[in-house]
Amino acid sequence: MIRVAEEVRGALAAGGAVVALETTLVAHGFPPGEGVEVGLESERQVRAAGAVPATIGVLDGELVVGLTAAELERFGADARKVGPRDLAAAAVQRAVGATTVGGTLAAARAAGLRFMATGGLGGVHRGFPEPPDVSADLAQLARTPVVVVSAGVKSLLDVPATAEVLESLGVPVLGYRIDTLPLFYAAAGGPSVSARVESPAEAAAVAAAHWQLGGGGLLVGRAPDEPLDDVEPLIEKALRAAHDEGVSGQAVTPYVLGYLHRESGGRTQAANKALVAQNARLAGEIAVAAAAS
Ligand code: PSU
Ligand code: MN
Repeated sequence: MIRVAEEVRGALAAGGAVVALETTLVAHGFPPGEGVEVGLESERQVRAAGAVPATIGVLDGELVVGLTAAELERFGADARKVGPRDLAAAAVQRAVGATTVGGTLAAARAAGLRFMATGGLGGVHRGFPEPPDVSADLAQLARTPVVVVSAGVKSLLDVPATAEVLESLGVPVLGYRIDTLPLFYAAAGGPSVSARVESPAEAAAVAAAHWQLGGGGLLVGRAPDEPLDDVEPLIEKALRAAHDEGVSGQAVTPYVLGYLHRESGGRTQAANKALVAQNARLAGEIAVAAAAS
């Protein structure tokens, strides 16, 4: 049921650096067509760091670890959004399954990958417990020994509550050259991280030590190089619109991101695209540092 691309298999067997990349942001995080370019740019950034990219998704009845560019093209807006609970059904039902961070982590564990990159982690939605919407990214991260590099938690969520849940779950939250958890588009103003690291090698060493102790996943927060600090009013408008239109569950995050991309005149989209690439680059550097030690 799992198909690992030959290049990925070879790199893993040789103890080389491999970085898992997700497909939900490709299919649902950007307008049609744009997402594939974001995914391919992430792969280029991983390679520029000296690591092998493994973009993950469900296709033709298999959980594929290392999609080709042609395969990635099939992850359009009609793809099923696949979290950890959805992987098996998506494979059996031969759906095109775009894996979230949580879904990608489950696949990464099955294939033996230890590093991944995304834009922003999912988390506790604002207004909890009305509705009680908490991303499956959190529980899956806690039980999967993988480093996830992100621009923190998506700021359309309740970021302080998400940071509390990560602490409860025992997930180390490392700030990459920053003392606070980045806020996706914005860099400053988030909750404190559990430790700050200054280099890819230091992040890799903390992860190795955490795993030696039997620990699971770690989050590395990297602030975007060109943050947007004025998006909050638009986020509030987007969340109100989602509520008024009755959007709920898995549809909320894609709806809100799409709303922001449109209403910001493309500014959030450009920022999102850039930060995904920066995170992929750093994940590659951490994976390379880990392989070298
Ligand atoms: N980062 C982005 N865009 C995205 C996501 C992350 O820049 O669309 C996706 C990830 O796949 C993450 C998901 O797992 O959003 C969270 O969705 P939810 O809140 O429904 O769990
Ligand atoms: Mn949710």
